[in-house]
Amino acid sequence: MRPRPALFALLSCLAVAALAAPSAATAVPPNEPQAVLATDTDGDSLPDTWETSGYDANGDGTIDVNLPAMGANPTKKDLFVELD
Ligand SMILES: [Ca+2]
Ligand SMILES: [Ca+2]
Ligand SMILES: [Ca+2]
Repeated sequence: MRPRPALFALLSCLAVAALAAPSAATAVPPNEPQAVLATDTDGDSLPDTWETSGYDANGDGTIDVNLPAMGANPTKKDLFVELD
């Protein structure tokens, strides 16, 4: 039976492609958003952009929480507490 080795080789290629595709697809996307948000020089979990420009909670372009006005410093650990 001559066709069998060729068929087996084709199936092997498909199996390798199927194994390689998911790992490549899952490895890249989770890292990209975190890399953008992870710029936190002092490690206080407040991104540098929040500490220098304020935090726009609803994304309308207007700052809702003015962290720099409250004394936030991107090079010094800050802790803000909200009491309702
Ligand atoms: Ca920070
Ligand atoms: Ca806003
Ligand atoms: Ca800080």
